[in-house]
Parts: sequence; C-alpha cells; structure tokens
Amino acid sequence: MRLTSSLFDLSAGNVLISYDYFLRLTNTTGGVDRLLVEISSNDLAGPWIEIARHTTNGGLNWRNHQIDQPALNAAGVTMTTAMRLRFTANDTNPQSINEAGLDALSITQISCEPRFGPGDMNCDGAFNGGDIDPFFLALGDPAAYTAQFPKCDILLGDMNGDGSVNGGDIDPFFACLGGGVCP
Ligand SMILES: [Ca+2]
Ligand SMILES: [Ca+2]
Ligand SMILES: [Ca+2]
Repeated sequence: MRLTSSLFDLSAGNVLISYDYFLRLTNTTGGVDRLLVEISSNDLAGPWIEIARHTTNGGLNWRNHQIDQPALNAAGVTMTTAMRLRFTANDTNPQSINEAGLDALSITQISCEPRFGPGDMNCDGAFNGGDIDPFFLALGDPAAYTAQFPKCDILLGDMNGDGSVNGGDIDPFFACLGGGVCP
C-alpha cells in the first residue's frame, strides 16, 4: 500500500516534516514488514530517497515522528520546488499483519531571517561607527537606504521608539553608540 503526497515547494530549505503514524506488526523480525518513508526532489520521477523506516510494533498506539533539515541533508536530499513524500506499508512473506495509518502530516518551513539590533543600520550584527553613515542615509534618503541595504529594516534606526526614523533619533543614536542608554 502506497500513499504519495501532493507536490511541495521546499526550495527555501529549513524544513521540518512531522507526522503521526500507526503501525501494528505481528512480525518484526528482520525489519522486512515496515512503513517506509521516502522523499523525491524531482516530482514523481524520483529518485526516491529513504528518510525513515518504521519496523517496530506500536500496538494500538499512534506514534509521532519528525524529520528535520539536518536529517534531510544527511540523507542527501536536495530541496527543490518539486518535492513529494511517499509512505509505503508492506507485508513481506511470510504473510502476517501490517496495519499502518498516517495522520497529522505537517511540513513546516522555519524562517530564520537574521534579526538585527537597534542602530545596526548596515546589518552586520554589530552597532558601531560603521553604522553612522547608513543611519544618516536612512534619515536623508530612505529609498536610497533601502536600495543599498535591502535586507535591513529601516526601523532599526528608530532609536527613540516612536515608530519613525527622523531627526529625533539622532541624539538617542549617538547616546547609545557612546555607551549610554539604548532602546
Ligand atoms: Ca510479513
Ligand atoms: Ca552595524
Ligand atoms: Ca524615531
């Protein structure tokens, strides 16, 4: 019995696959009766890469399993726009019981955009003199600032926390830079 998922775009990576599975096996010797989980980076064409193999008897209980990005990397899975999962439950000879179920499948992409502290106007992870020029660029020409620092949020320059970046932020900017109070 084989269940194949719809198509997923996982090209951004940082994926966590989670599902609940039911697996009642009366023969667990040799691991030949099983619920096999595979993934393809190339739609139905494959190749299908094994990412989990469940071979133990869970009785009447549902169990949860998760596969994270490091595990996918270790399995040699390339993350593309055309991913599919498939689950295969099989009963290899000698004939025995394999009752398998799948539920609560979720595929999550965890976004880890770096967050930068107030005043770090060039988004290099530190607040220092290198941020002065970008700060004044943000004050004087916000469009030019956004163009030059596309990954930065101009509100990093809102040093007094009033929701806008303007002349009122200059004193708090230098106070913080000089070792004083920071937002
Ligand atoms: Ca069997
Ligand atoms: Ca900086
Ligand atoms: Ca402000």
